[in-house]
Order: sequence, then structure tokens, then C-alpha cells
Amino acid sequence: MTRDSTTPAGPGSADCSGSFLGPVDLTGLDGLFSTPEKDLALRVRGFVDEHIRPNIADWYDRAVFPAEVIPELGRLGVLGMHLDGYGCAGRSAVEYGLAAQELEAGDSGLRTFVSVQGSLAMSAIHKHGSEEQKNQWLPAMAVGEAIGCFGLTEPTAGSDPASMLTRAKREPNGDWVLSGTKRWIGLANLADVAIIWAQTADHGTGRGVRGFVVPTGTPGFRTEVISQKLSMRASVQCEIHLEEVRLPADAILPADSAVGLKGPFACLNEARYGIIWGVMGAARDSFNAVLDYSATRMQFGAPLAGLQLTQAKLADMAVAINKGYLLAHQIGRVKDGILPGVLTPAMISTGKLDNCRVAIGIARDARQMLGGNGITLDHSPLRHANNLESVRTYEGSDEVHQLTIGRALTGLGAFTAG
Ligand code: TGC
Repeated sequence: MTRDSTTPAGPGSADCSGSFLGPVDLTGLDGLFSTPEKDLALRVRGFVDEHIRPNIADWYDRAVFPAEVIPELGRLGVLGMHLDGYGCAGRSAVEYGLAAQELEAGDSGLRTFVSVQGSLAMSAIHKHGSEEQKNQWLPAMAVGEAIGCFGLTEPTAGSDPASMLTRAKREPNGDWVLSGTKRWIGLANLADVAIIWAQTADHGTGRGVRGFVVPTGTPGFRTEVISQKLSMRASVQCEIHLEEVRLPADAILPADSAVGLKGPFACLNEARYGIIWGVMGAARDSFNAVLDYSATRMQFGAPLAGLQLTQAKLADMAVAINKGYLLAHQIGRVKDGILPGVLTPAMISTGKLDNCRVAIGIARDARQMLGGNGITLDHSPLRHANNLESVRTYEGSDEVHQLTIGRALTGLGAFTAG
């Protein structure tokens, strides 16, 4: 290996940049964040280092979601952290993003739990719920005493939720009766409450797709865990079977903002936003893993880090990660109203689409650079890459986001062939 005088330290010297993001920070990302923002990120990183990293390989291997960490996440203050009031922390979008990338540096399954709880279930109640619904559920969900899930996707309605088959029928006494099946619903088997989206249009007064707050103990509510997954193994996804689930009239999310598909889509925006940041954590962790490994792995009489082909890959990965953080930061500051601009669906799609495909590429490249050792759970990149297959797909596939951007660019919707 040849090292010239401009090289401040060796590979793996995580602190040479002085950045809280470590050696990958080539563009002064550290300076984009305030001290309290960085402190929050480091506090979440400390939690991940203590509670997640020592165990994640075992959980992933055994396909176990560590439900015991939920109260810890509540104490950490990350559940519904970007929501105001009702026991929520009222943090900024950027702080939420920083927390998401630290959690996903640990594992996408952990960040997904926090997203489903905060960005989907809690945010549905916070955006669209009655005061009674908010007071009943949000304080308990913020501390992890109550778990929520979000039922939109169905076995035959993924990218096209407008085609959902789940029906809510209004009874003469005002009750609602829900029937249908939801699929790929995170943590539904552990949830105390499910936000279920159902079509009411063919049943009178409901005005299209509406959301319902469903206590999971309600008769007729049943979950089935989806097994044999090759991705997100330290997380749980379920089918929800709704067999004539009878709910009182006030179980509906009453706000006008929840009438029609814009109700769930407003929540998906929040979850997609968190993904823009989260996946950069997985990418950064993959990069760090291979930077460390290449410093000590000797081949042909030299550490891999001293080989040009290794450095070319590391450079490409670092450049892509810097661009991903810059994109996340830009969108986050717009969301917070700190930078000018309007947070549009196309803006969120731009971040979700590109940061997911960049992150999965980095995780796969890192696995390749680890050689055969990279296929075991001793190293994180293949676990991240496998997880990112799910993350890239849920909350809108690449194609959904390409077409959302395409519609914004052209004014023409191209979701259907006709
Ligand atoms: P479209 O006609 O475009 O819109 C219907 C209404 O919704 C409004 N809208 C939005 N509002 C807020 N945010 C957005 N991003 C919005 N996009 C659309 C729109 O203005 C309209 O409002 P209004 O007042 O006129 O009625 O609807 P479309 O059906 O043509 O949309 C097409 C498309 C493909 C963009 C949309 O269907 C889509 O985003 N599909 C992807 C769905 C998706 O991401 N599904 C994943 C859900 S994840 C899940 O269920 C499991 S939760 C995760 C877990 O548990 O782990």
C-alpha cells in the first residue's frame, strides 16, 4: 500500500473526519446539523449499540422481532417523535430523520417498527382522529405501552390501494361492520390497535375509502404471521383477517382529511419521508463495515484497502452516501419550513426512490467486497441488502415513485395501461 502525505489516517479511522457521521462524511455534512440534532442522533446510536448490535444477528437468524425493546424505544422518545401534543415529543422532521438513520444502521426491522408506530398508526390518529381517539391512544403509543399497525395493503391491492376489497358496511344503528383481508401489515400480531382502511362507497354515507380505529381484541379480528421471509427477518409482517368486525359509529376517523385515499396517502408521506433517511443509515453501516474489513483483510500481501479496485468502490459508495444525506437533509429542511419550497408527493418520491436504490446498491457492493465472509451474519451488509428489498418495495415501489414523478413532470397520470 502506498500512502501519501495528504492521507490523514488509515482506513477505518472513523474519527479522522471529526464528523458525527464518521469517515464517510466527505462534504461537510456534519456542519448541516445543530449540536442538539447531533446529540439526539448520537443518543439513538448509543441505544442501537447497546441494545441492537449485540443481538441482531441472532434475532435475524431466528426470525425474531425483539418486542422487549419497545418500552426502551418509548423511553428513548422516538415513537411518534415528530408529532405534537398527546405525550409526543414534538421533534422536527430532521430530528426524526436523524433518528431513523441511526435505527436503520442497526436494522431496517427496528426502523420499520418505529415508522409503523409513529408515521403510520399514530400519525393517522393524530392527523385524522377525534379528540377522544387521540387521547385514548396517542399517549400510550408514545411510550410503547400500546402498539399500533396500519392496514392498507391487501393480497390483491398493493400499488393500487384504490382496488381494495375490504368493505365497511353501515348498520341501521350506526355501527360499522368490517370484512376483508389485509396483507404485509407490520407488527399486526402484537398490535393493540389497527388503523384499517376500508371502502364504504357502496354502503351509504361513508364517502369512499375511510379509516377505522380497531382495537385488535374486537371479535372477528384475526392475524396470521407471514413466515419463511428472506428479508426483514427481525421484524414481523402479517395478514389481518376481518370477519364481520363490528365497531361503534365513533370508530371511524372523522376528519375530512381522511375522506378518500388522501387519508392513508397523507400517512404514507410521513413513512416514506422517514425511509429517505433510514436507508442512508443502512448504507452508512454497510460502508463502515467494509471500510473496517478492508483495512485488515490481507490478500496478495496487502490490505484490501490499499488496492485500487477497493478504493474505487469505496469512493463511489461514499460519494453516493453523501448525495443521499444531502437529499434527505434538503427534503427534511423543506418539511420543517427551514428551507423554502413546498413538500410535494413528487419531492418525497424523489428521495424515497433514489435513496432506496442507492442504499441497496451500496449494501450489495459491500457484501461483494467482503467476499465469502460477507454471506454470514458476522457482517451486516447482506442483512441490510436483504432488508432493503422490502424497504424498496413497501411504501411505494420504484415504479410507483417513478410514475408519481412522471406525473408531476408531465401532468399526465400513467399508472394504468389504458
Ligand atoms: P390519486 O387519484 O392520485 O389520489 C387520490 C387522492 O389522494 C391524494 N393523493 C395524496 N395525498 C397526499 N399525499 C400523497 N402522496 C397523495 N397522492 C395522492 C390525491 O390528491 C387525491 O385526493 P382527492 O382529494 O382528489 O381525492 O390516486 P391514485 O390511485 O391514482 O394514486 C396512484 C398511486 C400509484 C400514486 C397511489 O395509489 C400510490 O401511492 N400507490 C402506492 C401505495 C403504497 O405505497 N402502498 C404501500 C402501503 S404500505 C402498507 O399498507 C403496509 S404498512 C407498512 C407496514 O405495516 O410495515
